[in-house]
Amino acid sequence: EHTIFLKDYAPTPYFIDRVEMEVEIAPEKSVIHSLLHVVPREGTEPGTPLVLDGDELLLNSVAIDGAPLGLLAYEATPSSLIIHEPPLRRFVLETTVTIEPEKNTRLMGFYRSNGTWCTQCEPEGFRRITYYLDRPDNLATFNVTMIADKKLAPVLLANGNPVGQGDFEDGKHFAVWEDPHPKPSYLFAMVAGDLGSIHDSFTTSSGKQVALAIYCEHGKEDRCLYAMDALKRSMAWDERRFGLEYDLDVFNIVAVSDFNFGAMENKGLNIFNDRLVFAIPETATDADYDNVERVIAHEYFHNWTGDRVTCRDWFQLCLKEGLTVYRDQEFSSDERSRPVKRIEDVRLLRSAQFVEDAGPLAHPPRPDHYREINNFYTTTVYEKGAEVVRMLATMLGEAGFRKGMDLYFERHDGQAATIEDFIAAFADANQVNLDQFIHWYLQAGTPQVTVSDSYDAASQTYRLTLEQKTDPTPGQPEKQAMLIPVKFGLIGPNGSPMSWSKVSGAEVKGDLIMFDTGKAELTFEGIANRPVPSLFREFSAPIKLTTSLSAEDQLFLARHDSDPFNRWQALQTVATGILLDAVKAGGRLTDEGRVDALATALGETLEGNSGDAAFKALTLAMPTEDNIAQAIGTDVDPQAIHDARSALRKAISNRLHDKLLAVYNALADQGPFSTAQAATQGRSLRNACLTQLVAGGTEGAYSLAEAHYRTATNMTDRMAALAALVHANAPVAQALLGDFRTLYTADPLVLDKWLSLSAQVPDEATLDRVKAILADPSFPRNNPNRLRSLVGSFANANPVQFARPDGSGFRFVTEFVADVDKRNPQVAARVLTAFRIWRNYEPVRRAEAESALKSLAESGSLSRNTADILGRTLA
Ligand code: DPP
Ligand code: ZN
Repeated sequence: EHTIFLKDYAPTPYFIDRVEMEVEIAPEKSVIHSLLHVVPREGTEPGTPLVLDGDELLLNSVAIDGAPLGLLAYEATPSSLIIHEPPLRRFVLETTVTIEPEKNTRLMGFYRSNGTWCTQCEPEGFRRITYYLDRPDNLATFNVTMIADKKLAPVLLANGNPVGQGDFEDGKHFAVWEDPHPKPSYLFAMVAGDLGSIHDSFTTSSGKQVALAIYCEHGKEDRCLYAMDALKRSMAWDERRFGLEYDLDVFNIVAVSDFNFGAMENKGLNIFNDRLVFAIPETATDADYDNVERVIAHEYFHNWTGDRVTCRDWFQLCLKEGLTVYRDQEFSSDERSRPVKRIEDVRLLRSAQFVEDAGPLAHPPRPDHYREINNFYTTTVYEKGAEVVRMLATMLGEAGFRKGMDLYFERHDGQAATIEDFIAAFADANQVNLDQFIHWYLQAGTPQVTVSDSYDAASQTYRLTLEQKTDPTPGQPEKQAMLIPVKFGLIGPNGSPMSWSKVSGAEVKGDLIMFDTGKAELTFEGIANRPVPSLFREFSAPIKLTTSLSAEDQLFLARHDSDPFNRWQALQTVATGILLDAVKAGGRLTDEGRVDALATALGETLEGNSGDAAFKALTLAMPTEDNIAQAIGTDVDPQAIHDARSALRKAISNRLHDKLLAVYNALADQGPFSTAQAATQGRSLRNACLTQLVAGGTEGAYSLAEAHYRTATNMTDRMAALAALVHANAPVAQALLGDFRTLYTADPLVLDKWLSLSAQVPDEATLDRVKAILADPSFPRNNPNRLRSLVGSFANANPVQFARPDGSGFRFVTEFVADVDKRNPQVAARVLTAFRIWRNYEPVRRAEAESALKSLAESGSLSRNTADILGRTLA
């Protein structure tokens, strides 16, 4: 199979700097007429062919400067158009192709969703619209004329600014869009359809008026208001924090129902999966609101980090994604609670990225080879990419980071850049050497940091020893030491911070240890008492930490650390210790004393003043089953983990029953629904208390949750009660799931919640129920959201039933993958990644998983997407 290597990167012999397209949109078939302004690059030899990418295009005609080409002058293959001897001067290549958007179930290129024509071009979809140099280093300005039936498609949108429109006599109309900003083809977009819309405007800091609009299916306009609000806040934030203004007259967002990604940052025309636009209290949870805000911001922020400065090649994907995730994380932190956002982000990092990084699909944030680029839109590129940017910001400080960003834009605006360019901007702007830091981009795997310490009262000396090690990952047997910023503090016996007279053994800048060797031994002098170290405050580096701190020390940190992240972390660490021992005992708690101590600390946090309500809610959530599996590493028995976790949650619930109920009741009167911080945090703490009460498994708690479900006036509360009962496999859960389905049959996005919860019931009967839902003739078999909600949740969020010892859960998922792969390879390949943990299971499950994967490999022709994931998973 064909592998592409970073080291083989070379510029094309010709480039295209201007595109004029005319698109005739009609049911069944659309015709694309393209004028490509081609320029030979300096040094291109006469007779060098021009090779354009193409995929599933029907070529009607080819001409150069108006003269049709003879049959011998070009060749069309299934994946390219080759012009054998193009002129060695600027010329216009003219092609006409026919495409069939209705038959496009891959949802790449130009396709139809729910009657609306739309595009998805990243990474390689534009070649499914017209022949082109479909790679990110070819930047061109675009002029697009769209023609369609005015009844079927009164709305015609493309990138850039609208510059013309009019009617034809045959019921058709047209619109002309001009995008003055040179862009790569992956940012191309068009939308045509009969859509509703909401409109607003934004005045940029230099006084430019921007017309804003969000388009959606008729009747759902009110669901877009929150997204519009988030968009305006994002625009203002990017000006405030980074001095970045918007640069076109219009900014349009379109919500569509069938979409492989979450959303897409096409220049001036962002296209969104509707689940990341729509938000009203009756159908969206507070988590949905957060996601809408986050992704609206993310795609908007791409306008500078992605569109104005794009990637030279797809190996550099995290240049735009890691950086833009960092920017959207900062936006959310500034808009609401920074510590809560940090904890949530780290939870995601650990449950997804750390798992990826420890298995067969591990790759560096900047990979150096790939077979299928679609398989690299990963949590490593996105979330670890953001962590790497965050470490830069931590080391350089906010002002130094901003200087680097400014220089990056100054140097690379309008260009396609690399990770090296990015790092050089920060090094040069701050006059620092970042040569070692760049390994974070090049090396896969999560560094493991082990810490030990000792205190000598006689000399008032405290020693801290740090060691780092990164396990081998596929293709990278040897690892170099990383530059790891350790944000830290020493805490004295009374809980207050300790200072020192002198420190040696590593570079310490303020509260940061620059840990850049395999082992560092720091000596702090002038320390009057034994301190407790608080390390990796704010999770200052994406590492796995092992310390020799006792449970007592951890609980001391939980009470006294000034860093909220580490207060939360300390409680999680104690819980993890209890859980690991319980798993060893087959799922039973072994140390009631430690459970008592944890419950006491949780109770103090719940009732105390150190932390907002959402922080308290997060402390109540015990480590997930996946977290525990990861901590165990090998020979994992998901059932024992499930039993251990249930036992701990039940024990905590029993011990804290009265306190949980008191907080739950105190937060009862929420008033009318609001997305204000105090209101969402109140809901999150109240629902966390309810969830914890339900984990106690009592009839009283089940009734309380059922009443909570039935009297809920918003989706947040309704879902919280239902999810708690489902995860506890309470007897009433099935009846309430049925009720929920009846209530929301007409709302596909809410139905996704039902699909997802139905797949997560920790019960033997779940697999058959999931199969029945999927087999129902009315199930929308081609919609990515529905498929992911049902089967993605089963494979990723029901660890015990997915990994049934008889292998039936595994086989169900591999058979599903084989089937969906025929229609939508991207969805199939993504679901298959659930198997990345298969080698970690105990022998029985491991054998079953392997046999399911091997049958998939033998099942015949798989897409390149799925074959690539499968090959690496089995390697
Ligand atoms: N649309 C996806 C994102 O924004 C890919 N660029 O991350
Ligand atoms: Zn992105």
